[in-house]
Amino acid sequence: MPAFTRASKRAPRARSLRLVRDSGLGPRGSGAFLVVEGPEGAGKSTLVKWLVARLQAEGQRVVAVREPGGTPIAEAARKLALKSRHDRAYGAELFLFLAARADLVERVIRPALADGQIVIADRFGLSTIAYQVSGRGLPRADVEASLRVATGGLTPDLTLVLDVPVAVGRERQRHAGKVKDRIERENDTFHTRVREAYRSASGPGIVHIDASQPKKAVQDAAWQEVAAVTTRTSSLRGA
Ligand code: T5A
Repeated sequence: MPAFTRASKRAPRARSLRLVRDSGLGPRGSGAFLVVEGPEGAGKSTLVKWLVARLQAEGQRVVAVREPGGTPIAEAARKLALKSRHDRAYGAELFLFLAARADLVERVIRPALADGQIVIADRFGLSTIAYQVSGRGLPRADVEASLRVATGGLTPDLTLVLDVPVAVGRERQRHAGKVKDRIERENDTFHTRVREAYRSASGPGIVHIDASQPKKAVQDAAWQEVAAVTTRTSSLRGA
């Protein structure tokens, strides 16, 4: 029997095993998965750094990731999505972000959760809904279906959505000296659609925080939510 026939006979079985493992329906480990979301310059990275330090000070094991990025494949996709000067179809942009996410979920996030660690992500699936669906206008149901393929159905225990007006976020980025990437260069109409998508997000574990407040007030509001989730997951694993 030619080699390609043997391979093609085995392939469907391997694929279905993979779907079962990544379906998100089975046990995913005893860690907690926290996500910080929001429009440009809302203070996500600043809050993630603070949360990591605070959780570590409490003796927790924490892994922080930033999307897109975090694995060699995801960093390569990030470069293409945000830095490449070539025009691209919006669908191509979508799949660059999803390729990055799929690799990050499988190689970093799921193993850390399985090991009982707390994972904090700077952006996750809600970014794709806000930017690629509301910003770019791609069809929501299709994007949600491809998102499930990328994440295997993994959903955060808590998503903190930071809200700031577009002008405030831009001013913060300018003040921080950030060089604009291709999405940040989009006009205010685009970024207003993104902000509104975040503001209207709802569902299990989604909490909105007014991020135009001083950093300390944002941190206090975030900590109240994070402590509730991590206390619950710690007690579940008997820590
Ligand atoms: N994207 C991403 C998609 O289109 N689809 C997707 O699926 C995904 C995952 C990523 C880009 O990719 C797009 C969205 C983005 O355009 P990025 O370079 O990773 O881009 O940058 P951002 O995630 O946008 O992060 P930014 O650095 O622009 O903003 P942050 O992290 O929200 O803000 P931060 O923490 O860097 O703070 C900015 C400045 O504000 C100050 C900080 O000190 C800093 O100087 N600050 C505050 N100042 C006053 N009061 C507060 N409360 C403050 N909090 C922070």
